[in-house]
Amino acid sequence: MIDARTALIVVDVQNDFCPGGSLPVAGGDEIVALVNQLGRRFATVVLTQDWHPAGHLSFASSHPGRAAFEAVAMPYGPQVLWPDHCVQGSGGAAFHPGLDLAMAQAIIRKGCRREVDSYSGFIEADRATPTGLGGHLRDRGVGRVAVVGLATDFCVSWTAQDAARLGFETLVIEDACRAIDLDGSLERAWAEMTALGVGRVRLADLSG
Ligand code: VGL
Ligand code: ZN
Repeated sequence: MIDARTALIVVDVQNDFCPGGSLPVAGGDEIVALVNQLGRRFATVVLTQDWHPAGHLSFASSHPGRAAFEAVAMPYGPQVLWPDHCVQGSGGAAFHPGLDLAMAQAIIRKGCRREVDSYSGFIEADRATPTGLGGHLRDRGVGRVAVVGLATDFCVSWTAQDAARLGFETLVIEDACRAIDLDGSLERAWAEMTALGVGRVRLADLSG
């Protein structure tokens, strides 16, 4: 399964998504050692980094009277409001200190524009603005991607779905991910990923 044309995409393994962070994902830090081991098996490794300016419109604090985890309508569709997180240059936006950054050839930052969120590592929430990740992978001859990281039901799912839509054979390694699970979002995410042909695998299933 892991050959020279397969890339590992490590999604948002950042302090704010780990216990102690501002938008903690339960067990988020538990995947770090697994991701490091996995990274050594791939010729191409890309990290994504959620990277919001202060006052980002995905923050509840930018919408007076609204609370975190409510949804609001944005020009591009419904947007869940989050606690402030992954503010550019902050400690919360930094990668988990245990994550081995040396394995990655590229870091793709996303959600950098105040008005537009980006759960996906490939295309922003306006569904029109590519981050460049697709071209990066294509230029390197990648045909298959394995996606891991945080959170399964948001950034991992959107990244995996876009990878599949862009024509990459796509796997999500579920035990190297952790979920937020907001109102059934995890079950919905797996249904959407499965419908697009994304493979759901476990670390122990991977050969190569
Ligand atoms: C994420 C919510 C907001 C994620 C990022 O990485 O899954 N979730 N921003
Ligand atoms: Zn975010």
